[in-house]
Amino acid sequence: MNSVTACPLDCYDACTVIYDNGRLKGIKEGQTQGFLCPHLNHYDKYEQIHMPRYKGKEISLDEALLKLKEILNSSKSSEVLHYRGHGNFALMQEVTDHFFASFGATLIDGSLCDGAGEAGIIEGRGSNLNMPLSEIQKSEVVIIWGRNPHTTSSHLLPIIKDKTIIVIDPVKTKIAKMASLHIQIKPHGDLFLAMLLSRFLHIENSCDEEFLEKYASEYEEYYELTQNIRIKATLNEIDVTLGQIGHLLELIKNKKVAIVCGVGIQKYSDGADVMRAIDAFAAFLGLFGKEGCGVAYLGNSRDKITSPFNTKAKRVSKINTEFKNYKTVFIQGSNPLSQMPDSLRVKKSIKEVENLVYFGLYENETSEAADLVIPAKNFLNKEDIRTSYSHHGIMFMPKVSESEFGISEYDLSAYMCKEFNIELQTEEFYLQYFKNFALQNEDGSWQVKMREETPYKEGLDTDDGEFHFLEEFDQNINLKEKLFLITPKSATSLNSQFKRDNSVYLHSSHGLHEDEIVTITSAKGSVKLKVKIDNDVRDDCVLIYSGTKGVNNLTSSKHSLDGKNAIFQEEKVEILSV
Ligand SMILES: Nc1nc2c(c(=O)[nH]1)N[C@H]1C(S)=C(S)[C@@H](COP(=O)(O)OP(=O)(O)OC[C@H]3O[C@@H](n4cnc5c(=O)[nH]c(N)nc54)[C@H](O)[C@@H]3O)O[C@H]1N2
Ligand SMILES: Nc1nc2c(c(=O)[nH]1)N[C@H]1C(S)=C(S)[C@@H](COP(=O)(O)OP(=O)(O)OC[C@H]3O[C@@H](n4cnc5c(=O)[nH]c(N)nc54)[C@H](O)[C@@H]3O)O[C@H]1N2
Ligand code: SF4
Ligand SMILES: [Mo]
Repeated sequence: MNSVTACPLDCYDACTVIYDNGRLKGIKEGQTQGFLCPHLNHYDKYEQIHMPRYKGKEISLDEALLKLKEILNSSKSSEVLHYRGHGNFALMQEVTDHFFASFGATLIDGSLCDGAGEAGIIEGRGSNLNMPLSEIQKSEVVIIWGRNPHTTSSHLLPIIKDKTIIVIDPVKTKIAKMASLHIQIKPHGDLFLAMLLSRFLHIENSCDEEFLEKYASEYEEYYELTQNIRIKATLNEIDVTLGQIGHLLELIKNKKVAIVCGVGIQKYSDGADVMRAIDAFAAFLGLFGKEGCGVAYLGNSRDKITSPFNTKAKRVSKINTEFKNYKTVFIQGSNPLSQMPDSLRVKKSIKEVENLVYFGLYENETSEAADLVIPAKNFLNKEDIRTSYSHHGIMFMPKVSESEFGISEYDLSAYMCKEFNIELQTEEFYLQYFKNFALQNEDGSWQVKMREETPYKEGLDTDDGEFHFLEEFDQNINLKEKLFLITPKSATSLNSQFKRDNSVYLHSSHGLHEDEIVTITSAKGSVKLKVKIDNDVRDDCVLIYSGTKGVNNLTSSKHSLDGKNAIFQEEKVEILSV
């Protein structure tokens, strides 16, 4: 049988997928152009957990559900924490929030991902409406800023292949090698670069004055703020030349420009300011509300969609969660022992939890530590529906095959709601609720109703309809001393799912040998890894991919100043030969 569904993964592309007798394929039409990516091409190679277990002993699913009920019965609701990640990005995954919120448990808030950048966007524009792929298609120049599309959003590539490409990234990524201009900036130098670009645009009289007068009238004050930056010293510091700035401004002159940002720019305490300074440059260029122009980031995938579930609950941050404050912790769609910052802290805190429950697909650090393991059904074996953070599509995900293992989020919630007398509608009810937000396109695909192709046509979403510029910024970012940790996404894993990396990537100038074991240390901890020599990485950087075991021993669980986000690249590191 040939059925259409969608990839469930936390990924920009949110691809439509054809399930053809056990094989997964992309559709020829539209954004997928017939290809998927390594994760889905090899989806059936990754062994799922089949049997539930309690304290290391395999049990049946019925026994596991009974155990979960017992555990919850023996805990006060204030002693229960529900920690949910986005291992599966679809909308029905939230049904467990409904059960736990109604039960009186604590839920999480904050972000390990894009929260700082999003906060910066909202401060400037009043909302996070994304420039969708369909608009990027109409642009002439694309500035890829802290995003690695060959790895994390490969379906962007066919869209931008004939455009002028500019890349700003400390790593010489594949897209950087294809670009007309690559600024291999020092990590965390982006705020200064963005402010200097605005300043030079103003000096050259190349700003979109009509836009600024109408929608960003404080621009002269912002220009003054940019004058606090000492040009020569700062350019030296961030390793950018005046020639590169001139070249960039020349390439975008009188062109339709899309600035395509990724999470790489904002893994710092002032990540919100970095994003806001990039947005300010976009405002100076008058990119908002214009066809084929704008800023793309991780948009709000739930924009114009409300939740049918009860999600009102006490919440604690998912960045520095004190697991030990809870008797029972239910972890779903996440591997916090690897993916949260400051792993040594997480390990200590999780160890003290009396009942650690893991509800997921794969074995990992968290399933190993769990008392009760409940296997989930994968996306092929359950009903769901999803949206995207980079396009306006809404994709139906019907069950396309049966499996005898695992349980869906809905079925688990239905069981628990029944046992604890909590009201829950049928699965069809919720699926239909979400489908009511869908509008069919001429080509048969569906998109979320009321989403604008070109957002901000009538001005920004702030109180006064104007863009709000930064009024101050941190001039004392530490760009010297020790080495920068860069921790981006790996091509073979999706964070800690699938094939995880196990090396540290270093420039040859450190004098180390391929496959030599080194210890990388920070103020938080250390990790031993095998060296891979990679001259695409700057000589002041230590690159360890997300999902590599132990990488978060090095990172801090402090929050970004705005946006309640993790700051995976704030800690400096050193290399010790073993
Ligand atoms: N294959 C694969 N795809 C994925 C994922 C995965 O794990 N694997 N994860 C998914 C998820 S959860 C997310 S959030 C997205 C994220 O996807 P992206 O937004 O692409 O994020 P990253 O790979 O973390 O970083 C992107 C780029 O930022 C650069 N960078 C690092 N520091 C800086 C800096 O200070 N300044 C600048 N200008 N650039 C910097 C890195 O070198 C990297 O090339 O990808 C999704 N897609
Ligand atoms: N050093 C470093 N750390 C990082 C990052 C980084 O770039 N560098 N990136 C951060 C970012 S952007 C993110 S988004 C987080 C991601 O961190 P996590 O949310 O922990 O994501 P994953 O590691 O992908 O783990 C997802 C888990 O979901 C489970 N799962 C998959 N599908 C389903 C399903 O259908 N149902 C259920 N119940 N479970 C399922 C799988 O078993 C898997 O273990 O990591 C963050 N951590
Ligand atoms: S590119 Fe992203 S959405 Fe598409 S199949 Fe791969 S992981 Fe899924
Ligand atoms: Mo993410």
